[in-house]
Amino acid sequence: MANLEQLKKQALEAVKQSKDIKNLEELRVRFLGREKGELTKILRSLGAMPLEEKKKVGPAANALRAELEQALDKKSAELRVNSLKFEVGLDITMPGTKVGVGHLHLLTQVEKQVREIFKAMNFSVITGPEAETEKYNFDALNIPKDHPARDMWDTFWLRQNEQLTINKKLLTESKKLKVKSEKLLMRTHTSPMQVRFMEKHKPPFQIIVPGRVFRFEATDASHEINFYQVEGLMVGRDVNLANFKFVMNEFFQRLFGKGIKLRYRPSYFPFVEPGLEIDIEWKGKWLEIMGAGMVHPRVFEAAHYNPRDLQGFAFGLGLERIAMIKYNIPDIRLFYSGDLRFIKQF
Ligand code: YSA
Repeated sequence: MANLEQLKKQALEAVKQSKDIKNLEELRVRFLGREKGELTKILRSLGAMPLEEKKKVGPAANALRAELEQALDKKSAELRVNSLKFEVGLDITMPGTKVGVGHLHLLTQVEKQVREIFKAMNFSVITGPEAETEKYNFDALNIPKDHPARDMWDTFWLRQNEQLTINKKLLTESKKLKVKSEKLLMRTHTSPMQVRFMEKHKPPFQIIVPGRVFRFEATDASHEINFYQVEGLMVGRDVNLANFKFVMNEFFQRLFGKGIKLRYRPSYFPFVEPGLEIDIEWKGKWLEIMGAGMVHPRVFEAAHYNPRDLQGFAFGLGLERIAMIKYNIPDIRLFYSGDLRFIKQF
């Protein structure tokens, strides 16, 4: 027991005085080393001790081992902090600098706002493929081949071999579309989802389809070659233009507030009759925000509905344009510039 007491004093004092990690590790070996550690030797000798002595020395030696291990670990942590401070000039006890956390892109935020408003009006949100067939993008929407209205949507066509090199996500979507048999294009609007949805669902229903669309056209402050649309479709027995106007007024007021000024203007799309567009007053001018109308009977027929039994309205709004008005953004190209000075503002 006397040896043990002496060892304890010696070891704890040595640990306390230790000035560097190397020395500390030497102390660990000296006292606790597996082969020749001074305390290890005492612990090993327990077996040969008379029972009475063993009863006293055993617990005391084990307690000392625990105490010593703890003291070594504590000192080691202290020395590591100090060595970083002095050797690398890094003081890890200083308060850290704040790490910048990313956030949702403004367009994603606006899309969320739009979704929430329509969801509150009982619309369901669905999505569809970005690589689309000619059938759904055009034919089923009453725009047959050689129809002049196809020029309204300058199209990026995919060559068969290009279909294999497009990114993984599109490829998976394309597979679903049986790529081999059909010509694919990058969808020019979200309207193809109208017939895709109607083929699989029975009315009444109301849906929105947010998604990315692509057009082979010149860019300017309000036109991009890829942008986002939110398609809307409400079908039922008596759905009419007054319902459309109500839903739109409600939507725009919830998004922009009561002061918003809308203009409904007659227009033409082959897949609606009548067709119209909505403009919003912005900076003293009218900015076109969406195309819309009452679903054309041919579109119902393409979805195998009987047009005599049903009516519906549909619309496609431009998400960037909504964001531009709401957040006063002068040029649509800023959304895709990747400029952090722009992105961080929202
Ligand atoms: C019409 C009738 C329906 O029953 C359903 C939907 C539609 C809309 C139709 N599919 C369409 O794409 N019409 S559109 O070419 O006029 O585009 C709709 C909206 O997308 C525009 O009002 C505009 O807000 C936006 N948009 C169009 N081209 C754009 C664009 N936004 C940015 N860049 C472009 N190049």
